[in-house]
Amino acid sequence: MKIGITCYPVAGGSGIVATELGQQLAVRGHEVHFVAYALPFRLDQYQANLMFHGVETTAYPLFKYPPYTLALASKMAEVTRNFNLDVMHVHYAVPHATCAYLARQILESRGKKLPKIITTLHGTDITLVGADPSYFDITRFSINASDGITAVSKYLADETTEVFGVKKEIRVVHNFFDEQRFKPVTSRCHRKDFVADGEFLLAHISNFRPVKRTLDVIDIFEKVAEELPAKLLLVGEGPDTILARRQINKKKLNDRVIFLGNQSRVEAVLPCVDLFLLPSEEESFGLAALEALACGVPVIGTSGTGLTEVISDRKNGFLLPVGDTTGMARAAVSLLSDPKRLQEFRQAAARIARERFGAEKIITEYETYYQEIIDGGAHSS
Ligand code: GMT
Repeated sequence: MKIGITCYPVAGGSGIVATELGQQLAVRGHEVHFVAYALPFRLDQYQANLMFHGVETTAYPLFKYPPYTLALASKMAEVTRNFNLDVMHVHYAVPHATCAYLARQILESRGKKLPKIITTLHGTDITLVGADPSYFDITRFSINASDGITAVSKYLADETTEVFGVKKEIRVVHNFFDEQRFKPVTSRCHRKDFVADGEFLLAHISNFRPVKRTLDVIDIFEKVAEELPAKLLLVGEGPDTILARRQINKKKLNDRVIFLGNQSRVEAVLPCVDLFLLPSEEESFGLAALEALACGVPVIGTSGTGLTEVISDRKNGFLLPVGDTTGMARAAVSLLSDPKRLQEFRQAAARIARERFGAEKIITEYETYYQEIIDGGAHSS
């Protein structure tokens, strides 16, 4: 198949999933074309069957906001026409589903072959941004205008049906990880780079937006560190990084916390970690949690979110209510203090991740779905 992929190229779950999907599809022999305003975050090396097309926006004194959406739609139409694409797969509905719709209108007006549009919903495109009154109508229209719609969890699919009243089927295709890269053992990380003998290593990876509740991470860590020798590894950057730093200073935890900033190869550090914290307010799936589990790291996350589809409570992690930092710290201390149970959790983490979310399985689900949509399969509920 010839597949166009559009995503946000910055560090963030939707861009990472789109990039790794494209890479895996290219390995399987499909021709993949990325269309975005910059080279996606993890698209850092040449690969056969994979091309990148950058979108340029031209500045003009009248433009307070350069119309990126229009430039993207034009580029999508151009790439689709030039490479005869079968599918335009857009990740994150706002504004990508709308751009795909416009691109198809352009092609239709010129009597060209029309690609199928598939929109993958990732999270805040539905729960925050898309639901905002200024974007609601156009997001609903563009999702409904797609030939196929997927969501990264049942939680998000249900949320979309409820919030947007979408009548079409929303196919749940969970996120995935590359089994060759995310493993419990690696020669690339050395615990002594982070902790002394006998110390535990806790970690959190995110783009430090308020929805991630980074201050809860620090609160949980502080409570754990009162009971056990431990350090906290923070990976990523975002608007709340400054708040996190301030809180760490205030709590005098500076010598216990390591900031690594953005890392494109988190699989090189995760196997060194004992416990991963993701106490998000809202999480449609939690790709960072899956990547930790795949490396054999148990995860503490929040119940009532999409994390319930990723973490098996009391088998490879714990699910607790949003904001219950005391309960989370208690769960962390009890697990870390019990080496036998910790080892069982580690093994279950890697095993369950492989059984349910390995790339081999999930990429086949995407391929099958593309073919269904290309063949014009019924997708109304
Ligand atoms: O940062 C992004 O690229 C998107 C981001 C979001 O806020 O929508 O992440 C979402 O997509 C990821 C990949 O599918 C999911 O693993 C995250 O759970 C989800 N984030 C939220 O729902 C907050």
